[in-house]
Amino acid sequence: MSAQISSGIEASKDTFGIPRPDVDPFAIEFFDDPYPAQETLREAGPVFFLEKWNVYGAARHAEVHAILNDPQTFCSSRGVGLSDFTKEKPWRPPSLILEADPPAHTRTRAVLSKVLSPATMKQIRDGFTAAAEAKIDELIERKTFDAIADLAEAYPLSVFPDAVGLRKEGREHLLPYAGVVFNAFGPPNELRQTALERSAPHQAYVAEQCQRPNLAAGGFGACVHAFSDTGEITNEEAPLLVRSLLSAGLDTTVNGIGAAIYCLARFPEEFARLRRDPSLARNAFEEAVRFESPVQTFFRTTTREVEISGYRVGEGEKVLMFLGAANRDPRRWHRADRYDIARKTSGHVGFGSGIHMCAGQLVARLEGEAVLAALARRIAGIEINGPVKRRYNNTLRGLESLPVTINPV
Ligand code: OVV
Repeated sequence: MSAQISSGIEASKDTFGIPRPDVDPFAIEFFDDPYPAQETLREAGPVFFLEKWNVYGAARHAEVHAILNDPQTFCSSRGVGLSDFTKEKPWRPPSLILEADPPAHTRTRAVLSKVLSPATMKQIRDGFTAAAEAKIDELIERKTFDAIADLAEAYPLSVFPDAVGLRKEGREHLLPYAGVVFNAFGPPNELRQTALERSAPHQAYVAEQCQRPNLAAGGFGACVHAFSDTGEITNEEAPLLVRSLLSAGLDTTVNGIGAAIYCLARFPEEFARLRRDPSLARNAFEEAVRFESPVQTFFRTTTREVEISGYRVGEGEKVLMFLGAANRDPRRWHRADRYDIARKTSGHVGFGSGIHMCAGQLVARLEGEAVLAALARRIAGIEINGPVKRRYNNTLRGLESLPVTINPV
């Protein structure tokens, strides 16, 4: 099924008749159990209006995919959160890649694509794999641990900051900083306001670490700065592009790996399949990204009046894309609510789609594959042995705590 996006408005239904589901996708009750509300949103219509935040929304796969792939009409340069940068001052200087449109976006995207390229993955792969195996060996000794703090956070923290080339001191700011970034995409609710109030020390740390002298030779950060020598980016742009790595490169993989472990703990049959065939590790991670959608939502802003599947949307309107709902849309997925490590996951929008699709997806998949392959080869299963606690964020979906016991082979 394909979504209709067109400039012709003659035949379109008026915004007056648009569905107005009473859902707040940034409320704690939604985070605790998003699935019934996401179904309500998908069934409300191809596009709808959320009165609480005065935004349009799309929760079906066809419309989310269509919006992501029409960046001329649905722009990013006015912000990919609720706030419209033409009306409100952004909380930090806009990202040169995430919050940019072509042609400005094209140049910065090309640089980060080269920094995070298949050639770079070849260089880091063995180190990332060895670190995952060492982490799992350490946890097998402990037997009982928190799969979030001790694995989903500890593993990325053991490889990513070093890969960027960060000094050891101050790394405790990285996850709190990312938490602020992803909360700030949301509306001015308590989560966003509290995060921003406490953000100053985290912002100061990140700004300082983005400077060229603070980034070790050979790392992703130094590699970004090297592109200022070729003229592809300016000396002023380089630190802001490094900031994108620090904003988007850690908390996302923490929640992706956390999602995969949570899936494998809840679906032991799938863990057994993974054990029988560890080459499924990469797809098992990808399916966890579809199933849990660690990045739940992003906004776009309309650059013109547009018709979306029969509904007229004016210029300058925010449109909220429900990546998580699209990733479980029964119109697109067979048994959408099943975690199936052998599923054909292509077309999921957990990494987005189109020109802004995750620039770090190869790093994310490398980390996910390394952890799941190590688990598959060294343990028999994962059991949840205590209360599962959710972590609340306006954009990121994941857990605060997942107490587990692992059964050795
Ligand atoms: C995809 C993403 C999330 C958060 C921040 C950024 C990107 C950035 O470019 O700063």
